[in-house]
Formats: sequence, C-alpha cells, structure tokens
Amino acid sequence: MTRSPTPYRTLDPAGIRAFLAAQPALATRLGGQPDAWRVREVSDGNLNNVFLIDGPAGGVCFKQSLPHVRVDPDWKMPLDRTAFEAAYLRAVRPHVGNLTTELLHFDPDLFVLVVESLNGHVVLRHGLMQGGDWPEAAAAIGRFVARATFQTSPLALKFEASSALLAPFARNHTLTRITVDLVLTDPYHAHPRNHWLSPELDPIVANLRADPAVRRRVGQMQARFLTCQQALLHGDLHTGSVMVADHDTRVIDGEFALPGPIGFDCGLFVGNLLMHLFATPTPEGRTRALRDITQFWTHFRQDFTTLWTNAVAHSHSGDAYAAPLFRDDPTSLQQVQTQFLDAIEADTIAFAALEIIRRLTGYAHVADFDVIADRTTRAARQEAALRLAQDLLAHPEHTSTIAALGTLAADRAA
Ligand code: SR1
Ligand code: MG
Repeated sequence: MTRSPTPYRTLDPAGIRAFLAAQPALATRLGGQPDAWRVREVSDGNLNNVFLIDGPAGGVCFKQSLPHVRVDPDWKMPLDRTAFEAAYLRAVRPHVGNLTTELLHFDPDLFVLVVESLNGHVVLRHGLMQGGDWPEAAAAIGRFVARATFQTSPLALKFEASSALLAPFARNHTLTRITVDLVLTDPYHAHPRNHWLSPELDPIVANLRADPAVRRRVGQMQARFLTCQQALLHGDLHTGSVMVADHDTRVIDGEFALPGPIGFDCGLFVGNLLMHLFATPTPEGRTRALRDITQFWTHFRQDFTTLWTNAVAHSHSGDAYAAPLFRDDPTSLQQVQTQFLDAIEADTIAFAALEIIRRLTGYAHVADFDVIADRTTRAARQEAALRLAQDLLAHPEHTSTIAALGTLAADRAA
C-alpha cells in the first residue's frame, strides 16, 4: 500500500498538539489529554523551529525544518535538514548512548523530528556566559567525538559498511553548502553577508584578508574538509550544540552531519571554547576555559586510541590499518596511531582558527562577547582572538599541539 504524503506546513502550537496526539507512543509519553499539554517555543539556533512539550507523564522536544533560515526568512532553504539529523542520531546513538538524545519520531513529510526532552539542562554557551561551570562536560564531548567518529570510520568498519553509512550524508548538500560558504570562504573576501565590529576591527579584517599565508592555509583546509572523508561528523559542534546539567552532557543538532575530517568537529568545539576564553571577564573563567580545552582534547585522544587498540586486539577493526597487519606489532600500531592523531590535532587547530574568524567577521556570530558591555574592551578582546586565529593559520609550525595552543591563548587572553 502506498502512503499518501501529508503536504508540508509549518505547525503552530495547536498543530503540534494535534500532531503529537496522533502518535500513540508520543501521546502516551506525554500522558493526560492534549489540551493539558504545555507547548513552549524555545527556538534558539539559526535554522529551525523548536518547541518543548510537557504533559503530566513526561516531555518531548519537537523540531521542524522551515522552508527558510529561521532568523532570515528571505534566505530560502530546502527542508531536508531534519532528515539528516534523524539519520545522524540513528547512526551514532548506538555508539555514544546518553551523550546525545534519543530519537523518538521522524516525519518525512512535515520534516518533524521528535527527541527526548532534557530536564534541567542549559545550552553550554549560555551557561558559560553566565559564569557557570560544568567540569565534566568537555571530557564528555571528547568521548562523544571519539566514539561517534571512530565507530563510523573505516578504522572500525569494513569498507562496504563505511561507504554505505557515509554515502547518504555526502548528499547533505544544503547544509554543507552553508559550511563551505559561511565557515570556509566568505570571511576571506568581501561578501554582503559578512559583518564585524566596525570600524574597530576593520584593520585586522583587512590584514587577515591580505595575508597570503592565511589564504594558503585556508585553501588547504577547504580541500581537507571536502576531500578527507575520515568519518561521519556532527558538522556543527559549537557550544550551542551542547546541553549540560550536573553530571549529564548531551550533543544535539546533528543536522549538518557529513563525511569529513575528524578535526573539523574537534576544531569547532575548541574554537568556541577559545572564544569563550577571550570573552570571559574573570581570570577564573579563563582558567576553566583552558581546563576545558585540555580535557576535551585529552579525552578525545585517549578514547579514540583505546577504541582503536581494542578493535585491533580483538580483530574487529576495519579495512584501514587492518588488524592482520598490526595485531602482532604493537610498536607499529602505536606509531601509526600517533601519526593519525597528530594529523587530527593539526586539523583541529586550523579549523578552530577558521571558526573564530567566521564567528567574528562572517554571517553567523556568537553571543559570547556580548557579556562585555564596554565596546572598546569588546573590540580589543575580539581583535586578540582574531590575531591568535591569524597566527595559527599563517604559522601552523609554531603551534602544533593543543597544549601549545592553550598556553598561547591563555597568554594572549590574560
Ligand atoms: C544560516 S545558518 C548559520 C549557522 O548556524 C548554524 O548553527 C551553523 O553554525 C551555520 O553556519
Ligand atoms: Mg544548530
């Protein structure tokens, strides 16, 4: 029997209630009668409508693609992004468990995604801006990235399985185009979407664009992003894509998922922690930001290496660095692991720099620096972050480890 599609329409609170009431498992999860459900809009990102719905028995989170960018209705956009987010959750949840949310329902006609509602969590970016501290969060994100990327890569999978898993995500053209333009290209030339604190930052923006060493490194990273399909990435892992509570950290918003270089996910997270480091007004806040960068990287590297070592030891590794070659040669295994992770570390530093530059001079800015009321101070802190990013791109050989990056950033932000 063929399914007759429901034509797409953007659901309002009454439509959301009716939609959820028509799904027995979701209605049971909420409990009681639909009239008694509380529907609250919590849309926070740039792209979609998001609502939290609470009933007497429990809650759900409802997300729907819009036919345009939420914060810019003139920017029209296909609807398929929630389909990619649902696919990403299905692909990584078995490996990361409660480091992300449970997918409860996906509607392919209305492009509605329903996931579990989180209790008492806040968006990490907002929490950090308010001076909050979640000492376990960065390590948890390190574990998330290690597991989500290792287990979807040909290090863990036979090539038939990894290519079947990754191929559909290579068609995430709409959101990958956004990343290619907004993150990797537009900030480096004149584009009407770009904006920055002007006139204060005009000289540093001009300087960045005129720097041929920056241009060469950005070009390399564009090629790396587009040609190095190491694993399935989240694709937009900034501090607004993380929800935190005491002892619970969740990665959300996997709609940008694509096959790519693992250092892209790492770099976006590190870049956002670096911006928090430059924006935070207190020395204690900066110490915590530095701790988080270190914790993230240490846990990512340790967990990734352990997963790899165990896979080889138990002969359930994939076709890359295949177990028959390395099972009985731990020295070589260690050497190739170091090389592989050092390359991710270099990518991480470069992508972190690109993220800083696009968030301060491109289309989509971050709120972190809004905590600085004085415009002159805000401009000075942003300029310092941009100078660091420029140096990281122009002289990658001077800062080749996350430890060195942390020391340099702490020094520049003091
Ligand atoms: C038009 S979308 C702008 C930005 O918002 C998303 O969260 C991504 O970071 C994207 O680059
Ligand atoms: Mg998002």
